[in-house]
Amino acid sequence: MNAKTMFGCSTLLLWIFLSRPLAALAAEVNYDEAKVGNYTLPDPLRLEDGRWVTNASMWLRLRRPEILEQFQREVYGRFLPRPAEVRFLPMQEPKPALEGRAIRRDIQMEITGAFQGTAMTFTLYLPSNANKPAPIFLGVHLFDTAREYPLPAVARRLPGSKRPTEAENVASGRQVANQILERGYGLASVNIQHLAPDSATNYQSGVLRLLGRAREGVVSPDESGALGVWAWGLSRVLDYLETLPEVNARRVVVIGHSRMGKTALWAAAHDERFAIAIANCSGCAGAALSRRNYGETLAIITQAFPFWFGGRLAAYANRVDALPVDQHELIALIAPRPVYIASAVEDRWADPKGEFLAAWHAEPVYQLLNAGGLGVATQPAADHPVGDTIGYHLRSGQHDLTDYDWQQYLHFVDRQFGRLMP
Ligand code: GTR
Repeated sequence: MNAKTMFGCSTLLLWIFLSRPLAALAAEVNYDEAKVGNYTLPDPLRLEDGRWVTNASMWLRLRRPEILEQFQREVYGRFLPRPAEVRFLPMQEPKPALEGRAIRRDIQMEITGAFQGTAMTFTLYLPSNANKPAPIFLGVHLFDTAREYPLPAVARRLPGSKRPTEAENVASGRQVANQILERGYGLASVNIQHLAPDSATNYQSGVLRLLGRAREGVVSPDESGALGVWAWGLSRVLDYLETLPEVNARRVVVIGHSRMGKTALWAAAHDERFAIAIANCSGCAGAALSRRNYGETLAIITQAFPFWFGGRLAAYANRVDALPVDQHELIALIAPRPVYIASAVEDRWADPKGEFLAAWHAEPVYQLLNAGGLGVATQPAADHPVGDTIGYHLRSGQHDLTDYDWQQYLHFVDRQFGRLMP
């Protein structure tokens, strides 16, 4: 499957076509700020027993585990365990790529022991002229691993808008990859084919089956949905990166666009080894507040993509106020580590304002931990990046991961690693 169709809106359009209730829901999507409605967010600094979280220790010992448990139970499903026995096998010899700028490795992860089989494949580009262990940008389908070169800026535009030509995509992808490598970073991208295919009928055919957790029918309440399996895959790549002397595994940035932006946030929330998280146009069940009725809602997403989540989320479709968490708390789980949330003006489906507000409402946790925060209280104008340890921008244009976005991320990550990290 090609990355463009996999990430585009084609799946959603198909669902809209096939499912009348979903079509009805989609037809009622609200894009009027005046009709968003009132809502009260759960307070990340208030324990379920009503006590206020007044210091870092209470956050880390009591409140953080409480919120993490709620996200597992009610939203994404349980995080899968790290298998006891795995092997990372090179699929071919490391080889020079990108005019000698990088060394490419293709790796296959095998689970051994009681359950055996291929859990996933991934591709890693390391800068060839590095004089110290390289920090890494890691994501699911960050680029198309079937190609000879990374294509990290593949445009995934809405139907009807002007699509870049193949040549334009290649040129822009190479340019971004070169910049990333020249600044000393490596790039790694997971292929989900073995891990959990992005399909309601097939997502259990990968790691869930291998681990003996596949169930008949759709979505078990206690198992991880596909987003959680993808996030698990990112953690397993990090296990591998930790074994490479050429890599600085304490500086791995987990990044994703759209559904993989949701995945990146969940991976970083759960796995504290990720140094920085970046969610590009991640929208509903990513950075956007679920309680805002604007653009895609939980009612729509749990009907279109029930298998992305744990089985309990759909029950909140029409009573989102009963959900014990909201997405600002997902961002707060990443604290004190830096996080970047990005939106696009025309990506109203993802609710840009809801993405900004979630970043803003995560700030009290960063402040409690003495870790800075967002630094502004109103959404900035388009193309004016803001933020401190929580970065944010609203880009002009559409649902996409563009060169402009990458420029901001490189700048942010340079700054964070320069000043915060050992
Ligand atoms: C859409 C979905 C969004 C977003 C997007 C994507 O169809 O409704 O939540 O994840 O797909 O991943 O491109």
